[in-house]
Amino acid sequence: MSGNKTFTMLKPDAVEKGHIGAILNQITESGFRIVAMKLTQMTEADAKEFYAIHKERPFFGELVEYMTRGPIVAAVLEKENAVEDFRTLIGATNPADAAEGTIRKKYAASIGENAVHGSDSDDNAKIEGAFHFAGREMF
Ligand code: DAT
Ligand code: MG
Repeated sequence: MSGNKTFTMLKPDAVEKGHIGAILNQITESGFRIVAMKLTQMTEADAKEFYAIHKERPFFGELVEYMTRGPIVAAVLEKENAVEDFRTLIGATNPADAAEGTIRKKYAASIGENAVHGSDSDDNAKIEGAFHFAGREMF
C-alpha cells in the first residue's frame, strides 16, 4: 500500500531565482498539504549523506557543490499516494524530458540544477523527512 507523505526540497537554483512562492503555490494547488517546512542550508556533510546513493556517479561532486551553495526550502507534504503523485507533479529528472506544466519543465535549467527534489519511495520519504525535521516539527 502506498503512503501519504513525501519529502521535497526547493533547491538552491529555485530559491535564488525567487521561485519559492510560485512552486509552493503549484504544490498546494495540486492537493498537497504542507506538514513541515523550513528554509535551511545543507552542509557538505549533509549533502554527501543525503545523496550517498550517488557517491560513485561522475556528477557527485557537482551535485554536492550545487546543493550546498545556498538556502533550500525543505518540506514534508501529505496527500494520498504522495510519493508517486509528487514525482508526476515535478516531472522527469532532466527538464528537457519533463512533461509540459511540470515544476521542472517550468523552473529547472538543466539536469544538474533541476529546481526540486521529490522522494522516490515511501521508505525514502520517511528517511529524508527525518533527516531534516524533528518529530515535533511535523504537523
Ligand atoms: P531525481 O532527483 O529525479 O530523483 P536522481 O535521484 O537520479 O534524480 O538524481 C539526483 C540528482 O542528481 C538529480 O536531481 C540531479 C542530479 N543528477 C542526476 N543525474 C544527473 C546527471 N546525469 N548529470 C548531472 N546531474 C545529475
Ligand atoms: Mg532521486
